[in-house]
Amino acid sequence: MQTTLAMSEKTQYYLDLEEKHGAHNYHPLPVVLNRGESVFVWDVDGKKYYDFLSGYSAVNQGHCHPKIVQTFIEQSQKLTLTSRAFHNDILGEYEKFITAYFGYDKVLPMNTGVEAVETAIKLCRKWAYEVKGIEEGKAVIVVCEGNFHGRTSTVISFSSDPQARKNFGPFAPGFEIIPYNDLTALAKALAAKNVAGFLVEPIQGEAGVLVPGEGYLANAKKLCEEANVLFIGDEIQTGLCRTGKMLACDHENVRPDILLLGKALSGGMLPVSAVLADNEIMMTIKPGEHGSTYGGNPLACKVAITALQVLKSEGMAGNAQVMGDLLRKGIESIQSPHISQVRGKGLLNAIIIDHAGKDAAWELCLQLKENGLLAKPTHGDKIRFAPPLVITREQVLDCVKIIRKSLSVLI
Ligand code: IF1
Repeated sequence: MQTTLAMSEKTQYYLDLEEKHGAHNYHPLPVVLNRGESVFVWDVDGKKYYDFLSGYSAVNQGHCHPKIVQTFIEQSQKLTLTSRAFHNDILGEYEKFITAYFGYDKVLPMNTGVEAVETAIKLCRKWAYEVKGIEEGKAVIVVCEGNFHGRTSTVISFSSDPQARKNFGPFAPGFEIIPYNDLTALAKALAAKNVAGFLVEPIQGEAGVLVPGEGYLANAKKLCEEANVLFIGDEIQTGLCRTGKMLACDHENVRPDILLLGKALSGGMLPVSAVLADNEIMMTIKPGEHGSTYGGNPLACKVAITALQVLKSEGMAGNAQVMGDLLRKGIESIQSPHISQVRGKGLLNAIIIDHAGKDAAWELCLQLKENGLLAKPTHGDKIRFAPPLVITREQVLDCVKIIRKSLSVLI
């Protein structure tokens, strides 16, 4: 099973630049892109691909969505950053818009997803000491095995992935790891003293699109309520219509006490994240206790409003639901002996590769690339299939054909 692929001189030129001048903190597929539109991206040789990663769900609205681009252009020529030392005429409008959109009292605007997670940790602890009455410095936040919440030193402190932690210690205390999708383990953990919060992904993305059992989220939320523990929903990857509902928690009518958003909140234009909560939690943070230079900047806020508007106006949740079902059925109909499982919800999906070859998933991704579809393995044997939510029925069926054809590389 050898895929020896010719590489254009142009592609090699860009790969060499990154090899020489950039940190080697990623191992990307050998493709160099220079254009994106809707579900498509093009490489420097003009070859067109379906994007089945969507910037890890940051491009739910499709690449360079015209309405979001238009907002970006207009605001970028007016006012992009004031810092929070001064007010501006965009932030308040955005705060009113997004809190009404998701039904929370307040929002704390940040930039990257992990900053939203870090903000939630600070908010949860502050609430624990000043509202719940836990002894200062003793708060514990429960997290799940297989979690991915970002890559800062605090957040990797509670990762269960050795690769995320090796030689990055010492680690932050105050976290307990329990098995995912295990309500007995959660109930036991919540019975302990000093538990302030439960931080959870409604579907574990990086772990390979692990969908918990029916009722897990609803029962977890109920256990948190009974224990007076905050349910912190990390919807940075699963939110914003990706799983067929506006939020993955909506599948079980769960309302997180703290809701985390990021990625597609800007439609892939720039880093925008948000932490939403009601006053009892949000008002524990006082002026000067938290923030960031770009958090809530006018450009990000304007772009986020449009990014949220098009999710609804273009019915992206409904499309994700229907196209996700079509995609999973299509892949299952291939009946490949090398696909042991197809799983996901909406357009957040993954296949599990069953093949003796060590790099079978990688080889398949190389072949998919040759055939015009870009996807990347996660944790070795899983390949995430997550196209933009604007994908059409014809495009899904075309992609199933490409997947079927590419599987032949796994003889
Ligand atoms: C990379 C993974 C996905 C996230 C959830 C918080 C964050 C993420 C549920 C932090 C970010 C990104 C990070 C990116 C690849 C991608 C990823 F493979 F790393 F795990 F999507 F599954 N919560 N996920 O998924 O958001 O700070 O990155 O904005 O680091 O390679 P961020």
